[in-house]
Amino acid sequence: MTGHAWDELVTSEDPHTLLLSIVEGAEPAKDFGSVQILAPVESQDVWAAGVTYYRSRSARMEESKDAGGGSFYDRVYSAERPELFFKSPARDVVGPLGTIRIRKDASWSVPEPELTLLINHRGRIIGYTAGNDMSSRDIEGENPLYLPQAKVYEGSCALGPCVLINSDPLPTSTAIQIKIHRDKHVEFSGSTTLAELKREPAVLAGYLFRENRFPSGCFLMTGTGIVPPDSFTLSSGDEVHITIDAIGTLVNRVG
Ligand code: DO4
Ligand code: MG
Repeated sequence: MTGHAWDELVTSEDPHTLLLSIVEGAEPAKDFGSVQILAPVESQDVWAAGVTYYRSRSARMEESKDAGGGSFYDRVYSAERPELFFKSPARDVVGPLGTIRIRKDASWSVPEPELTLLINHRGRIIGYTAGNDMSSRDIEGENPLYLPQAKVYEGSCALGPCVLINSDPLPTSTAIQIKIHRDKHVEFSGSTTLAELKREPAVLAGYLFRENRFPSGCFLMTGTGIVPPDSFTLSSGDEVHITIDAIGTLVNRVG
């Protein structure tokens, strides 16, 4: 968006028309080969919803049962109020082909592929992207109060490869897929669809905006419906591919 700020797009009354006016008459790009695509963020912090899929509820109950945390996940899954947590300041969001990280003091780390909402300053969903809510499951499982440490650290949040500007809800048939490549083979793959998402994206956005202000808008990850088996942990050098229909594939390497 040469000459235009990303914040301007997010806070504009009609982002779709603004984008059309920017590309109209512009020289089409001939080669993206040498261009680094940045994360689709300027001032937008990233928040996340949790335990919005049955698979996430079950995995969390299992990982935290020894610590007595199991019932919290069951209760939040069926409660009216969703779990929402702060995920990443704008400055730490990793973009396409950027390097994500696992914590050095964690022994069990997983990616979480999540449909991510772009919400404008008025609380209206204006677009969608793919997100990775990297998580340290051993830290989270030891005590639910360790959640911020399991979730918020440098290199724990990736977004991209683009934002689909669209205010309409995505079809429930929309597929979310993940492939984790290791040493030239696929170590784990999984998929789900938005039909498994228990809460409406607009309801999640509504809770986030109840008592918060986001003058430049924000992102909200909508939770994971794909959890690798307990024997799986990410390794340095793994490549995480997250694909969401109509958005594309976010690829990141684990540093
Ligand atoms: O409550 C822990 C985090 C849940 C989460 O990140 C998810 O379900 O995606
Ligand atoms: Mg998550």
